Amino acid sequence: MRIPALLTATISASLASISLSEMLPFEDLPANPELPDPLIMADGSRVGDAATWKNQRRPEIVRLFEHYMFGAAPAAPDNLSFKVEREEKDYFGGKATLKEVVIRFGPEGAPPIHLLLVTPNTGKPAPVFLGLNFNGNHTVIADPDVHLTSTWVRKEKGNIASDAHRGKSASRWPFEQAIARGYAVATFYQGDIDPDKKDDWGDGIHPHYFKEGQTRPGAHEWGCIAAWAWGLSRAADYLAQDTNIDKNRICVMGHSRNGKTALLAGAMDERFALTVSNQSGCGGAAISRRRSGETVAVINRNFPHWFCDEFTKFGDNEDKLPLDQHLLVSLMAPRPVLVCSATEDKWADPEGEFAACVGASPVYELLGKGKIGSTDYPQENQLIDSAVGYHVRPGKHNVGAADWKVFMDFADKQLGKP
Ligand code: GTR
Repeated sequence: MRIPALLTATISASLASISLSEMLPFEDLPANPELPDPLIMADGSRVGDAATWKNQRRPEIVRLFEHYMFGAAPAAPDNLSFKVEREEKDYFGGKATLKEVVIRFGPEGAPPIHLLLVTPNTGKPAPVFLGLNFNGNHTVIADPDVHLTSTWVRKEKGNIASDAHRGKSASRWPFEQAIARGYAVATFYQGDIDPDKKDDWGDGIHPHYFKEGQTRPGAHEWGCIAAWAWGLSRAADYLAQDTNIDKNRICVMGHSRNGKTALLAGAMDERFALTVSNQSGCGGAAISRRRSGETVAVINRNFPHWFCDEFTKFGDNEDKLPLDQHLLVSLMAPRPVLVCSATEDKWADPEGEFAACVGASPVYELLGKGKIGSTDYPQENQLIDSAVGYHVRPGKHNVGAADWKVFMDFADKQLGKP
């Protein structure tokens, strides 16, 4: 199937008046039903070479996402400290090493990240997949000693983490499968950075960055997704100096809301060598203008805390967005990116996720990485393994061993086998 009209990108004359220094207020944004062209600057000029992309258009797109959608995160902190609290060198029958590392950073009292890291005992630095988990590190592996988070957790009684949920999400984290292929896997609970609830911004990282008297992020300041993505960069700060990790092959991955976050993390932090979004949907890889499955209005109603306040204005006003999600995917270029969907997951709009890959393809081409392998919607289980890659499998909204196989096949192809 082709994804036609939306990809014949044009830009209206008035939209071309947005410049880096002046972002138009919502009221003045023109409605434009077409996808913004990744290679046309806001001032209307065409991007014809890699330097103009890197120095002008890319920063402009980053600014658009910060200003209108996710909100801007603070600068990277310069006061990180790492404490390895546990190290088991004979994990999985001696095949792996498991570490639990506490990462501290930022203003006094800011909550730390508890990173769980499993590396293969191959004697050489391993590429790593880093991703957020939904309910705490104790849920990703059935191990009685893994740190039990003391922060709010959605799925547990009283929102308190308990032994009862140890290993509950283990099917989503096939550590041994990754180890067997030479990959390390690192994860931390998204709630370490900010518990995922509509609240008064009293918990998580945000209040630690408020100015005197501030009680919630400003209209263009970081929501949850931007904060989670910023947290992934703090985990990358640790991984980049762990001698068991190949710092040139740190891959960021995520499922669903964590897939949206992986895309933003990969976009904002070019140390991520590869980005994988699994069924990220609206606010992730799915094109908002398609209004298929979850829409901008619905996501803002249910999860207003994920985005900056400015984004709420675009509910039922998608055509006014001076961006769309193909531009988020394009920010990964020239680094490889893999977008994965599932046929029955219509809420995440598989065709819209594919359309974003096709829409980002001209940037990969400009940067010498070639076009997307196919502009026709692929058959189930047929990996498009070009630098901007796509895969759709049969089935529902979830992530498991079969998905991880695809992630690693793609990483093998794009970054080389471990
Ligand atoms: C849904 C939400 C999606 C997706 C999903 C998930 O409720 O509508 O955007 O994020 O949750 O994260 O599992």
